[in-house]
Amino acid sequence: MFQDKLLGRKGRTLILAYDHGLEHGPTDFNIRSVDPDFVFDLAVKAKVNGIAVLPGVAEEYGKKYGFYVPLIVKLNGKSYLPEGEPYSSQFCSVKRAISLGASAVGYTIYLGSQYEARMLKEFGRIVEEAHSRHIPAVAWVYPRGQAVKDELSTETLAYAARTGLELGADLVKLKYNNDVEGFKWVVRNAGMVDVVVAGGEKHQDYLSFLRMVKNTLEAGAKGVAVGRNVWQSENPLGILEALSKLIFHDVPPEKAISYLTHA
Ligand code: FBP
Repeated sequence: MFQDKLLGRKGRTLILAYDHGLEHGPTDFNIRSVDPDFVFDLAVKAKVNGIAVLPGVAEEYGKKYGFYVPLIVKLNGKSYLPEGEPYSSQFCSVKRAISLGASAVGYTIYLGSQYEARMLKEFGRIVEEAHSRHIPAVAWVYPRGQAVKDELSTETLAYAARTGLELGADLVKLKYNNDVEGFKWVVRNAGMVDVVVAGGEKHQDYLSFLRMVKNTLEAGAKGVAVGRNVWQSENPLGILEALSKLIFHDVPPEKAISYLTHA
């Protein structure tokens, strides 16, 4: 397993996600976060364990920042515009990602979609190639589509976690369902594969976000791969600092939040 390249102290991780320009479109961005320089600068200053971007952004900004922050190049994606069953198509190879400076590659699987088989096949090939080149493959496993009755039930998320293990992912990225006990079962299903959680929409207040992250750690997750709750924030460096204290030093959310005031 190659996930060590993306882990920090205590085997935990703080990853910044910035693939939203395609996944959600510019609606997610504000005047600062629309600029990749701004987000890369945050990643470097906060010394995150990785930044997840699509190949175009890696191509334009990787040379400037790739030396300072590990690049996780996402190999597939989709916009939010098409209706119907989700399929995230691969538009970048492992080889190209490495030539762009990738320390790891990422891929989204919509488990349960009508197009699941294509995504499982593509990811299988990606794992094979990434491992032959000694880099980790990160799976975003998001159960989605008509066949999926409840994307966030513990059983569904456990299935997503298990899929990461069965396919050879090094890290599996999941949504969190605000159920600490249930999520322990989810994490167990991933076996030796480390689980990281997405941040989701921006929380109303910092403390509720930090508490959510704390709960995921308690359930056994190794950290977060988070986007909007950082770069949509008024104080993105402060929230990264607070996350870092929480994740790597087990500082409780109520204390970690103080880092927001002097960052
Ligand atoms: P957030 O922390 O902003 O939720 O980002 C995590 C993430 O997985 C991104 O990498 C991705 O662009 C987005 O969520 C996709 O979310 P969804 O498919 O639910 O719209």
